[in-house]
Amino acid sequence: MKTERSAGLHDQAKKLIPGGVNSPVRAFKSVGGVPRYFEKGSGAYVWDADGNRYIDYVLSWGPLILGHAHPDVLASLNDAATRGTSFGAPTHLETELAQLVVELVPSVEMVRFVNSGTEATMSALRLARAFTGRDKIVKFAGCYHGHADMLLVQAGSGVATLGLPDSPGVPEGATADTIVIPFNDLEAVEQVFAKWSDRVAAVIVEPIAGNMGLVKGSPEFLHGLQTMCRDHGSLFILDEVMTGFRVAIGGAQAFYGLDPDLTCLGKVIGGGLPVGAYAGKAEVMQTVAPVGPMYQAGTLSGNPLAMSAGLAALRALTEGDLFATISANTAKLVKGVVESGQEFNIPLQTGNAGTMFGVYFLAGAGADIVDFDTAKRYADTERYARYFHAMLERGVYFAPSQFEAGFVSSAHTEEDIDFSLKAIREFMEAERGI
Ligand code: KE4
Repeated sequence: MKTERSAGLHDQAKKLIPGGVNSPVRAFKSVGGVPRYFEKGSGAYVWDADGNRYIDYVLSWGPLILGHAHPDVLASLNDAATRGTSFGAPTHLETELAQLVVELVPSVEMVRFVNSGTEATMSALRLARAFTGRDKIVKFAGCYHGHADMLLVQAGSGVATLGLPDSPGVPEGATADTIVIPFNDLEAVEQVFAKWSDRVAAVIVEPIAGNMGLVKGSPEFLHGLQTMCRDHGSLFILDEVMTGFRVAIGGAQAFYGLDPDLTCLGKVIGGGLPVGAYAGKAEVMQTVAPVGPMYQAGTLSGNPLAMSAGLAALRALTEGDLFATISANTAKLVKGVVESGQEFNIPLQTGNAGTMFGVYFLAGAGADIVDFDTAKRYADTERYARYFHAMLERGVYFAPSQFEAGFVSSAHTEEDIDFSLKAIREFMEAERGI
């Protein structure tokens, strides 16, 4: 496969942009090889600078649930752009998208738009601290909520101990109130509340983790979390930046029947443009300036381009049985992966929920990945890297890291799924016995 132009573009980019990329995962560090520089996307496909076409299962890390350059999204963008790209003043478009989010996401009564998932979670946690008057926040190892200082934190020495910075440049003070515990571990949550009870402002969780590979929160864990937050006057925050409108139209909270105080959204609601949102119960959201005292702002928050693209995407997504079709294709893909793994005795753990999925190659049979520790212990990242490149060579683009999730769009046809499964089966056959 020719990659000269991507390689040349990467050499050029590295001189001007750290690692040649504007987000680390794009540099292919964990899988090796030449990062692909894309030049065009249409439907389920992307083309790189060397003219290679790929079936895209990254979809810009989730946003493009209708595929690339969907006509409805383009039409709405063109229409909005001709009337100006940003006003720094309210428009009816923000109200329309907020109304749609309130209608679709069960727990949400009010919405504030921002420009990224990071901003959404950072603001939601500030809001929880403002609303409760408490400082401690609880997150789970392996869950990623963006790169705000207080969230770049690794677990403390013991369960329920305070977190330690997980990146240079993050001062100890920034993570001193962040507690990191194992995902899917309700006992650890009980220990946190036993120790910090009325000092916990909020617990934030990815209901289905998509940033350690795909690991589902168990219903007992998630409902137990919600109950303990209620019992201790802490806010229950679902980070649905990835799962929102992907696991179900109403997000993971609809899938599990949860009722969080706040929900963080992003990706799909921007239709491919930069959007994030934090949303939830009106009683809590009223704390946000200018109504309440908690400050948060943004020059381009709610801009007409992003609002138009998000509206077009969500309206198209909720038409007919489109969502069910994407989910069925996702399940078909995962079923085929499982069957190939069984046929050639390749140990795997897979997961799918709605229109997102995950595939772990396991270092041995019998492993069960339920949290970040087991993911790091059991995942065979070398085989995943071979898989990634074998697929790339065959024109199928999966996430360039074992610890990410995959996504399907309404543009992926059954033929695309079958083509992908044929490539996957060829890889599994070649890996037999390695
Ligand atoms: P952004 O700031 O990247 O828009 O969103 C941060 C974020 C928050 N919460 C969840 C659950 C997320 O998955 C993300 C971002 N997801 C990654 C994918 N692992 C974005 C890809 C990247 O960082 O380049």
